[in-house]
Amino acid sequence: MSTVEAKPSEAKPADVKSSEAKPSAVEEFKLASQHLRGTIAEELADASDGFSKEMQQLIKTHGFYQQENRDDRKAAGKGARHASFMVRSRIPGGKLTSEQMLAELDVCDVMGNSTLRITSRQGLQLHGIPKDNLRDTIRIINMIKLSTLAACGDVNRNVMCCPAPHNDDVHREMQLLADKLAMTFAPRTEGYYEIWLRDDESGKEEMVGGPPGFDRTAHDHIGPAGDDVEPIYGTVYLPRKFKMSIGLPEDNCVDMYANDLSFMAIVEKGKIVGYNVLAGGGMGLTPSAAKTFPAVAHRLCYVTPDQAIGVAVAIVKVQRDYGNRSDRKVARLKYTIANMGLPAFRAKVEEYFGQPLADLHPADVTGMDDHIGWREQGDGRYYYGLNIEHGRLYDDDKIQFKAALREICTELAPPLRLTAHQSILFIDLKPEDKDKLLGILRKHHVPLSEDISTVRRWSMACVAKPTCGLAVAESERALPGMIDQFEVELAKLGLDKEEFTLRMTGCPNGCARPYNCDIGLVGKTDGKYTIYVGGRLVGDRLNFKLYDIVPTEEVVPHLVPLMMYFKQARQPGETAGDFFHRCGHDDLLAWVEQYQKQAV
Ligand code: SRM
Ligand code: SF4
Repeated sequence: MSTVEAKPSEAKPADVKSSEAKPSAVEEFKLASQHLRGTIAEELADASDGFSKEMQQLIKTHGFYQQENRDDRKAAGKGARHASFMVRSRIPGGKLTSEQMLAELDVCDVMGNSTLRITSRQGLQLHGIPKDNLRDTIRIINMIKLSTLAACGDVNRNVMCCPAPHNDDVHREMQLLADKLAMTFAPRTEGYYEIWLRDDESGKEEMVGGPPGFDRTAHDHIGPAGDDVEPIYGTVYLPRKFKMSIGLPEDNCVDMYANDLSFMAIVEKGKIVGYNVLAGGGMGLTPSAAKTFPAVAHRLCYVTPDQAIGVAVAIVKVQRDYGNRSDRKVARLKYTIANMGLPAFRAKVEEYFGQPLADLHPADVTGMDDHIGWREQGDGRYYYGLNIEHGRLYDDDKIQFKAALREICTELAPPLRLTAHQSILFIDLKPEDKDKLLGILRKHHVPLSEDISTVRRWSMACVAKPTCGLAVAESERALPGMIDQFEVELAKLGLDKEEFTLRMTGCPNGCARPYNCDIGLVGKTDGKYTIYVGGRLVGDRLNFKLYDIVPTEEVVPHLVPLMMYFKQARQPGETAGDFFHRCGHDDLLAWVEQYQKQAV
């Protein structure tokens, strides 16, 4: 019986330490925290602008990170530090209302640095929130029925789901599964509610956010786990972050192969009959630690719709019990699977689930839709996918994204969906709303999706500097300029309509998923990048490293000869990533060398 399929990946056996090894410091903070309470409440009330080292780890599960603006620190001189916070909203499937968007826009202006950012996992991030504004910020987010709980930390993060508002059972059912997964894996600890939402005087909390219908007291889905408060997670939660997504073979817009756990819907006669389960995808890499690697997920098994939650619970519990708790570098599910071996992992999941798992359906990813531009929903209404370059919403002299969104959300009040490509869909629009929407966007000089070049549309950049403490190079502030140059070169080559994914990150952690796209640019050091090629739009294959330590101004000049070669030698219908993959590292370098000799 063929049970599992290994996807091509660079995966090497991980150097996972035995479960007897000393737990990492973060494990100790979690254990001592009494279900994520720690001393957060006390430290919130003290006079300092930040939290202790221990609490900086714990606050992540509450949905925020302590940061500092690195530009401000540089300007103020060595030693000058001032903490501020990034606060992330968890939004399953990226579904939100116009009212919720208006409130997030208000919060970014009143509490933060006046920008709001759509993330690569269909979430929203506020930056520059001072400690004094944290409680109000989190309360407002809950008041509008969103939540920050589990947006970060060693738990299941935002569940991604294809956001297309197609009026069919398939999309509706996928979005319901996203909500169910989000509810099932939301932490049950009262700590979050006590610290952020409980009214000090009345002791009541009336503003609990989360997916529709979320009841944090509901524990019905669970088997034995040995912890009354957190029946799935236990007292120390997961060894590391955990990520889930739901997509379709013909539309992998959520990058299923880059998640710890994904459900690929199998559709027959317009209904979901089951899901192929993918496990162990992840992007993060530490160049100095050879034991770390990016991986596309393994194809694990097939489940019927009523088995999906139970199998997800079993997989998360196997990761809880077998994931590495002494070395956080190799604690993600991809390392647990590499360490156990895929058949043993599957057997353990079957044991936890209590039943054998069925063989995979042969379906695999074949396409990817970014849902950008005008589309019909199938109910007489339309949606418009607006490409937001690297997801940042701001107002300046040239473009007023926030003003446009405010006007759209007030005048037309459409429901919204965020995409896994840092963009936004305005949905349920009537035919007569179409011109109004475009008029508002034009009035505020927002680039329309149809006016954006193909290369920009399929690009993504992570946050990086100035707020990300892990950034070694620029990303969202560097990629737009590179694309300006690349657009000119692609037009000269007649490749301006070519669809390929170009993604940049400011460090090797991979927040814009740069290791499974056609061309990945990964920050190596200040102003220098590693160039990866050979992944593809559908995201089921890792790319490979072609050049290292390339200065910012040399990145496009390195890409142009590769695109020339692609134009000359591609096979009919071949994509850029498939071409680079077919040629391979040595052939690409040999061609470029030859080309450069001829050009001299
Ligand atoms: Fe990420 C850490 C931003 C999606 C892999 N990520 C961070 C932090 C919190 C930096 C930190 O730990 O101090 C970044 C905050 C920057 C800032 O100033 O806002 C950060 N990650 C982001 C976002 C905002 C990028 C974006 O431009 O959209 C995304 C938020 C998604 C959300 O709404 O939840 C974001 N991060 C991702 C993804 C993509 C995905 O999940 O599909 C990945 C790769 C997939 C994966 O998890 O393997 C990703 N982020 C990481 C890692 C590496 C994890 C690893 O296993 O090695 C880190 C570092 C870490 O965890 O130690 C990280
Ligand atoms: Fe920060 Fe690195 Fe993630 Fe970019 S990839 S947001 S630089 S952690």
